[in-house]
Amino acid sequence: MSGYINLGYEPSRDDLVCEFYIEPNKKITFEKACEEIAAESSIGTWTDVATMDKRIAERLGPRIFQIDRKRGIAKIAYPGELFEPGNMAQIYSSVAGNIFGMKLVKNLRLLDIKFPEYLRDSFPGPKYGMHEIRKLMRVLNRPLLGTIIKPKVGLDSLMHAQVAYNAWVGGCDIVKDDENLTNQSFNSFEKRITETLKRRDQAERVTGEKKIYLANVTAETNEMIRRAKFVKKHGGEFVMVDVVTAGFSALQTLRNLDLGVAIHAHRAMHAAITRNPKHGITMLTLAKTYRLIGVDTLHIGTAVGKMEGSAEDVREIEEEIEEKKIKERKEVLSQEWGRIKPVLSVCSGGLYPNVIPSLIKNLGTDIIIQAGGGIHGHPEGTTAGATAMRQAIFAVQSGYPLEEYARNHKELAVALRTWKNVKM
Ligand code: CAP
Ligand code: MG
Repeated sequence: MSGYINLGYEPSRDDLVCEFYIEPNKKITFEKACEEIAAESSIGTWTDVATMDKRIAERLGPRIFQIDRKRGIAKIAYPGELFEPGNMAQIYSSVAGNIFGMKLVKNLRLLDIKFPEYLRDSFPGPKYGMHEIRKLMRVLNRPLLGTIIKPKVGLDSLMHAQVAYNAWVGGCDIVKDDENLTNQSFNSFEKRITETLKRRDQAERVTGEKKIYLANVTAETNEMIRRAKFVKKHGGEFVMVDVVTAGFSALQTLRNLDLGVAIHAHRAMHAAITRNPKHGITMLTLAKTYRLIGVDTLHIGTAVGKMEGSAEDVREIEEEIEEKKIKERKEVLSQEWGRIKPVLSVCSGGLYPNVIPSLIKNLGTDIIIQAGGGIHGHPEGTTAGATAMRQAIFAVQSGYPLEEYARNHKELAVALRTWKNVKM
């Protein structure tokens, strides 16, 4: 298929634009690879077909309007009519579907999608978003502190609730279930929710602080809805969804039901798609997608913890989900977010007090900092671990070096000593 290269073309306001990194297979020119990718992701196939007519090609044909052979970058504008408003699965089946499996490409990575206004506004975006979450928490000028109950799975519902209480009274604002804790024989969903919410209320009374529980409702869609309603009915304000394994459509169903619960997006399995720098889909593209569908908080990485992702990449994602308008640069397309609310960034994965200064230096304070091992691994236990994290955050925001602040804050001193030689 050919005839899609149109280097003078200026994308219209209704075009959806994709930026790809393309590495053709042997004997395939870069232009040929671009043409075949443009065809297969829109109206074409491997050969011309007698059933195609000029009007379809004009109305729905893609336009490859930028090519940079040296960097392996191409930008393709797709007429908006190719896509169904409000249907994220269909958008990805088009521009992130068959093309990844085509023999003529050795590698292919979808770097960014620029959503046109009418498609953007066919999605609800976050119900609450960053600013309302902060108001709900009554915490406006410091990072929110969260923990993930550890061990990941294995505690029974009562023990889970107890550990949550210990974390809340130690200084955590937020406690979440781990991504693989749902409704197992050793920890039933209903019992865990009711017991943990009871301990949340107790922790609020004891500390005078607002406390949040992120209950993992990930399941088959109807069951996930039932669980989210259960959380709401028992006084929960937030649910957690493993958004990649649950899928775009299940997440859309949950969001569009508008149950009156905020949605925390865990991204387990994202790295199967996002990690390879030459093939797959960037986390930036996925993050934009989850902002559109409408999560309130989203894991974006830490740059300093145990998961891959450079400081620059993580900062780009943070900016993309928090700003109103994104300017085009390097491999990031411009994007107007209009009425779509900002999402609060979640930094998690191998965090502990010693790394808080570099985390905040890289990503600022408009984040949720989550630590599992970095709290429950404290030699003096969960409560001390949470206190040590709060002390580290306070020290950084007040401009004290951690070692100095630790002189008269023993929980922090013990944490710094315990993890001083950790390398990630
Ligand atoms: C962190 C965590 C989170 C990861 C997710 C875990 O625990 O609970 O799921 O952070 O990674 O299971 O590893 P630790 P990301 O604090 O003990 O590492 O946020 O990059 O998606
Ligand atoms: Mg986890």
